[in-house]
Amino acid sequence: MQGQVIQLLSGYYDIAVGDQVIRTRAAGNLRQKKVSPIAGDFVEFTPAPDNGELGYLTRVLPRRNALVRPPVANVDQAMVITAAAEPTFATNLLDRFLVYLAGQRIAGVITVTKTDLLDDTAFARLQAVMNGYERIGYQVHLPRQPFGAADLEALRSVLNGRLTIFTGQTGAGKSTLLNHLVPDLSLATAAISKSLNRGKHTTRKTTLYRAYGGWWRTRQVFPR
Ligand SMILES: Nc1nc2c(ncn2[C@@H]2O[C@H](COP(=O)(O)OP(=O)(O)OP(=O)(O)O)[C@@H](O)[C@H]2O)c(=O)[nH]1
Ligand SMILES: [Mg+2]
Repeated sequence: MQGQVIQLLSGYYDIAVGDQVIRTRAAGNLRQKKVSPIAGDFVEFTPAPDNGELGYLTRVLPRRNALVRPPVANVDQAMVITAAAEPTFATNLLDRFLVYLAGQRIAGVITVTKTDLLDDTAFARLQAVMNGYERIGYQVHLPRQPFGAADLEALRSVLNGRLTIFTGQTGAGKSTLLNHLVPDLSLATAAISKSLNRGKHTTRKTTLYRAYGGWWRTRQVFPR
């Protein structure tokens, strides 16, 4: 059978097949090949026999891409969470994310947060800048006020059928946006002064999460 690894847990590999998640272990010959399955891997596995033992993951299929920290393979797209203010918006920072993603063959979806902190003049200026990104083919989400119902629905529909990474500078508002997008979540959010000063991250999870027909997780690593 084939499926996608959505969680690694002390030697176990949880594999999604449709709506089901099946826990497996790595087959002995897989260990010899020195292939370490990571989250997002499409794999072949032998299902569990009827005696209560686990199934075995037997083969990792070729990866389309693979990120490190956290290790995630076959990422379809990244929501690049970009603050309109606090921290100050900068196109060169956004461009670094987009160039990095393009190099990994990951589609970038630009999502601007904290637009409530802009006056109308500053918002119009930002709109003009974002029009430029749209013209070169990027999907841009730039609501006048954050977390409107229609905007959240539009973002949810982007998740369907894909593996999405939520990325962006610390303090950009990833956890806050996700708490609105996926209401039964409760991710820790932190004031940027704290998280920037201490260099501390409030998000540390290695699992892929299911929502609105897709899988997602956050990633904070900054592209160099
Ligand atoms: N005014 C305003 N504040 C926001 C918005 N989104 C997030 N914030 C605030 O910005 C701060 C940082 O938000 P987080 O969601 O913790 O940011 P993060 O990207 O998850 O940060 P890390 O986990 O450190 O990477 C928090 O104090 C939030 O309340 C927004 O749309 N408007
Ligand atoms: Mg966070």
